[in-house]
Amino acid sequence: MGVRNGKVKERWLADVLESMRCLGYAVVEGILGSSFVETTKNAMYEVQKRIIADLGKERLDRAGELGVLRLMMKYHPHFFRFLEIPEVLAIVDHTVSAAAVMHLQNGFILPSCPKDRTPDVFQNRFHPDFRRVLNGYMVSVNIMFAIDDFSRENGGTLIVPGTHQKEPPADQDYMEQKAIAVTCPKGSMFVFDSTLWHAAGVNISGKDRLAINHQFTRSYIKQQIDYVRALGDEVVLAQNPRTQQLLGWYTRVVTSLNEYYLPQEERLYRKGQG
Ligand SMILES: O=C(O)CCC(=O)C(=O)O
Repeated sequence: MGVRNGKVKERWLADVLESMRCLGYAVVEGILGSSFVETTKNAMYEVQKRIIADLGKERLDRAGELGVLRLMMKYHPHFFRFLEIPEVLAIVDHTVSAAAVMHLQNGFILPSCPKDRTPDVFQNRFHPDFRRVLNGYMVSVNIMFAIDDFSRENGGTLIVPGTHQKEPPADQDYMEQKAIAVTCPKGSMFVFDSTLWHAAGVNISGKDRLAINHQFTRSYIKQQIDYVRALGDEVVLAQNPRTQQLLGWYTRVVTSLNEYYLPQEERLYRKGQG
């Protein structure tokens, strides 16, 4: 299932938005070119090494995650490029508005495990990435990129169509019966309403399965990581204004009266960020 790039160009966005409204998700193939995918793959493995060197393997293992890479931008500038992809920005603008911020950007190097030996962790239990259902008002959207082909065998994300924006949520048995695996070629973009129930699939392919997930929210929702403080002003200011916006530059919280009473154009929280 998916909205393919071969369609009349102007229709792709309308198709994605409608598919997300009705089913909770959409897949668009052919967004990343092969050299971009290759660069991403190499950069993810490099970042993984650097994070392990920084934090230690034991501490990461204790967190009970399967190959999740957080704050990749701190370790490799390539990951800023995802915030410049026109299709990403179009989805953000038409769902959570041009004032949105990036809640998270996480890499997944989902390891292959022997059959029936995959550890049971949060990632592979059904969950939504945003739990609050606010009368159908969308405050959060996810955009995931397949950096490897997604298949059932390599743990393509499991989704339960139609479980978005539901209160109370569907019951566990229903989800287990109705879940389908997202299957798509590498370079595809998998977009979903963050209230959609999903889980990482089980990877028994013998190889890692790579992906990058983004979550964007309305600007008044707290980010998972304060990207501005984590990356530092100099790094954020070296990005283009839209990337700065997405990193949270225009929605910083003041820490003193001096900052509060700055002239309008220098304020840390720009007007119209709602
Ligand atoms: O790896 C995936 O396909 C999904 C992972 C996931 O749902 C999560 O980390 O929240």
